[in-house]
Amino acid sequence: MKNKIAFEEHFAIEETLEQTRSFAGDSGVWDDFTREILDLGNERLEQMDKTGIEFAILSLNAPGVQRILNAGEAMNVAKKANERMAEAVAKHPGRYAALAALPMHDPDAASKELTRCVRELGFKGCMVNGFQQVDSAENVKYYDLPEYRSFWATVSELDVPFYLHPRMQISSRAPIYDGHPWLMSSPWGFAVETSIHSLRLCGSGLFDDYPKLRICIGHLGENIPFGLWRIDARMKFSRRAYRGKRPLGDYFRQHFHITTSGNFNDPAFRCTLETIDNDKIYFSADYPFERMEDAADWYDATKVISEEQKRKIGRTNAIKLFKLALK
Ligand code: GRE
Ligand code: ZN
Repeated sequence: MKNKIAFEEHFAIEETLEQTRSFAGDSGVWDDFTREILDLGNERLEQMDKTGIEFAILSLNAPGVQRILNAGEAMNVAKKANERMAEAVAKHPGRYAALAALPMHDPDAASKELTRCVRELGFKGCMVNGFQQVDSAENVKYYDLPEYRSFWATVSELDVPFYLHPRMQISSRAPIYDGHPWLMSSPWGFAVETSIHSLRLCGSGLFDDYPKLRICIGHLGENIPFGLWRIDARMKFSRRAYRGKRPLGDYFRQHFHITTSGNFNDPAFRCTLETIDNDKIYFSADYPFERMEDAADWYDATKVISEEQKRKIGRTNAIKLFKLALK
């Protein structure tokens, strides 16, 4: 399919590059990976051309500012990343838009930076890489906490999507992974971390307070579509401090938007398609952690959806979600 839009497409700045080394694949490819993730110019655009991706909404690599303990330093790094994206968008307005990087230490500072990015720089929303570490490595903040309600008020008022991206759990909170670092990472632990954070948002009453919020998650839903029926089935028996007014599945289906990033697989795609309104499903690649070719070859060939659905999921749904000036 030509003219696809993708929006879990990462870049790094010098300050965040090293965070990604252990995920870059076998050591021999680090140099190639470094070049790819730093580049917002010709090489990336050529790969997009080759794979039928017309438009990419950029975001900073994970964990990015979420693992910077100091609020001031995190804000500086976020601003630098946001300026870098703004420059790339100014240079290639027909190819790129941007999702803001946000320091989440202080909800008011996060609101202010998001507002600046959306109102002054024309950003389409934000991407936050899971929990924020604040001041000390052990002090982690999830965004269902009451102190973040003022931030969500801003997201709601700006009416932009919030993309919740994976990061790895910190080892002191994850003894269950002892001796199996592979398990804690992108093969499985990323989805555990991001699915739990997503479910916390659903179970916190957040969406009763802010019914306009739109949350994006990747990887065909971080395994939630597969488990969603059982969550609601079990919670009929015991709600155990669940704070939503409605069943969790209602919030998930209403507020969550799901991309194909890094999960190029028909059975999982079918499950997501059967669980979520197809207007809330979107193509994405997850470059450079994944190859654009792998994403596009699978998507272009899959027989799981009709050609008409392919157009929507590959393009027009994203135009609506982000109010893009594309046809
Ligand atoms: C990502 O950002 O999506 C990512 C990583 C590391 C490994 C795999 C992956 O940051 O998809
Ligand atoms: Zn990603």
